[in-house]
Amino acid sequence: MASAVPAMLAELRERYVDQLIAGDAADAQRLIGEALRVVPVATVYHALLAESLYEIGRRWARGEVTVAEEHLATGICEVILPDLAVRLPRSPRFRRTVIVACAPGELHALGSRIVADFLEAAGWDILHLGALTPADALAELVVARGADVVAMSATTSERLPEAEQACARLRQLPFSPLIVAGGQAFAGEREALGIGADVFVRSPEALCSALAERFPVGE
Ligand code: B12
Repeated sequence: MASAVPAMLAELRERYVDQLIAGDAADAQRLIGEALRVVPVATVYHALLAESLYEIGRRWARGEVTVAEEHLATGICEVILPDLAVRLPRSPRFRRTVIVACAPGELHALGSRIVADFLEAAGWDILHLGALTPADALAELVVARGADVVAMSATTSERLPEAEQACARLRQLPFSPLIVAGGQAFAGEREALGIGADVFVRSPEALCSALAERFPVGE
């Protein structure tokens, strides 16, 4: 039975990619519902939704998918994300704040939305700023809301110099937040620490674990 799951997921992913490119939002939502009946919600996020967008990116790079089709696909995934978020296992709130932001100049925002949704379910208060977050605005919000953590997302390596400037701006604050970097722009920890982040993790789950260690409940 367990060995049937990868094959089933591959088949669902193929259909989902086709639906995203065709712009079939209702069919795509039905397919996600089908997947949720057989695999955990985290698998739907990673093995279905994210992997399908990676596949669309590869096809776009090969000239098999147009920019308009890529936009259609992103739009449908944006609609589906709230349906997934409400299904994440939830922990009680503990009144600590994470700001989730894309690096300045970074337009890829779906990954940061997913990170925000996982953290919210894990009990964090979330301020999700999304794409193109200017460094000064980010720093101002950290101070105004007393944020404990900034989770910064970068997808393309072109954005790393701006991400570095944003980290430097946060370091000038009297109480610098913990800065966690993640996203496809970082090949590994070296790049992330190199731009001035304190911590690098790849996945939303790893981020929740890393923060749970650093901010134990009740302290
Ligand atoms: C949709 C899309 C767009 C949309 C984005 C819309 C939106 N609202 O987000 C638009 C059309 C704007 C776009 C623009 C561009 N794009 Co684009 N895009 C994509 C595509 C197809 C999907 C992105 C996505 O949502 N992925 C799914 C999410 C869920 O995955 P994720 O971001 O990796 O996030 C996961 C993890 O990385 C992690 N994570 C992410 N952030 C963080 C942060 C922390 C703290 C942590 C812990 C974890 C974490 O958690 C997430 C969930 O697991 C990708 C393909 C790809 N490989 O992703 C190309 C892709 C990223 N784009 C690419 C390019 C080239 C561009 C453009 C430069 C094109 C152009 N010439 O204009 C511009 C750049 C714009 C800019 N300034 O940023 C290339 C990048 C190549 C490279 N390595 O540099 C890709 C890889 C396509 C390709 N195969 O060539 N794009």
